[in-house]
Amino acid sequence: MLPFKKPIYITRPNLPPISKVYDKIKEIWESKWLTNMGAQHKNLELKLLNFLDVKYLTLFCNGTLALQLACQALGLTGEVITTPFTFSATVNSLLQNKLTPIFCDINLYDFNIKIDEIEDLITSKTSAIMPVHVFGNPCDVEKIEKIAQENSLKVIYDAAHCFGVEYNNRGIGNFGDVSMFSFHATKIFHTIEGGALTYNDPDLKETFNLLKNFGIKSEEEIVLPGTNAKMNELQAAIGLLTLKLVDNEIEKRKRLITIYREKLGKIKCISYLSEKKNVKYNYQYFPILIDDKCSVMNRDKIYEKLKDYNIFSRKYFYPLITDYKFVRKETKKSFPNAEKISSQILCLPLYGELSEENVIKIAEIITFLLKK
Ligand code: T4K
Repeated sequence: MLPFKKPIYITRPNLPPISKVYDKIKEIWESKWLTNMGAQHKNLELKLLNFLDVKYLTLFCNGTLALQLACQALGLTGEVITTPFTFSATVNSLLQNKLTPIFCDINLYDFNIKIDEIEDLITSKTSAIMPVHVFGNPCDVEKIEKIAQENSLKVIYDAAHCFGVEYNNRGIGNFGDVSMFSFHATKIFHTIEGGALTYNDPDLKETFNLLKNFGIKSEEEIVLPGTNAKMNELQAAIGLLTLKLVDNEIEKRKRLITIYREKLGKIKCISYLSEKKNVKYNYQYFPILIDDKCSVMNRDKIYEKLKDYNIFSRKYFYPLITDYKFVRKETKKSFPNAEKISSQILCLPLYGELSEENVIKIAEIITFLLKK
């Protein structure tokens, strides 16, 4: 089989027509209002409240700073229970706040935090749980809420992968005290870089606005030591344009995943996340598991070999966060499920612009490699 002529990456940004971007830039130039919560910013906040079906929403310049400021706003202290199977931003947001991450293993069936083990990890120092809806697959939000209520803990969801995901017909951003969405260029909805927090407590609105804007309350009043985490007008304008493309992007990705599943479904070594019935998915990623026991070609070999065909898959999330030196392991605990998933996971190329023919070819190459 011949390699692809051009590289096939795990994703490509969902881009509006350049003519529409020019129009937006012209509008912004004419207004001479470039940042500090201008018209584009206000408009995007309103549009997203509606699209995500949430009560309150605040925009930020990226998801990581949003998460970091959420911890600050909720006044978290001591220990926070989280997952080792995530992007470093989850844990970095805790460490930046001088909080101690306490790691909890994950489920084999959805790669999310293992609820049954959370309670064993709660101590007098625990102030919150920070679960991640990994790959846009919702955690068991009801059980997490129950544990949090019984133990007076806050819940901040890392919903970076979850734009447009619904659980029981409700936007996923309605659960917990706060949820963070990432609007990075690699996400189905993006503002190039960007993010948002969603929440139900109206009092948080002012705190988030202060935290992201130096703590400025008025021209002569700074009320807390905030930072600069504002989304600028160009970012917001790109968001307004990209938002119009999201539904179509989700539909296309769903179709491509159906093809991947049809083509790879018969291979014994490969398994997938199964879909939950009460969830509307966004198909942000297409992760597969490659069982290293049924072929000489394990995940790492497939990942390397795919590069020879100009296919650039990604091992999200390998290594585990707990394997990085800078992450302090509070206990010598091991995470057997997370270790297993992390050693077998491979996220395959998935984006609306990817053609069905190319998905078929990628699946055929993987099939060929696994039969070696
Ligand atoms: N929590 C979780 C669970 C997250 O996954 C993330 C971010 C965050 C929090 C933090 O949210 P942000 O602060 O980012 O808003 C990428 C993204 O940069 C990152 O946002 C994302 N998660 C993570 C899972 O993936 P990298 O280092 O893998 O990205 P990179 O630059 O290797 O890009 C991947 C591929 O995408 C490239 O091979 C090609 C394509 N690409 C990328 C960019 C940036 C393009 O075609 N064009 C582009 O402009 O982290």
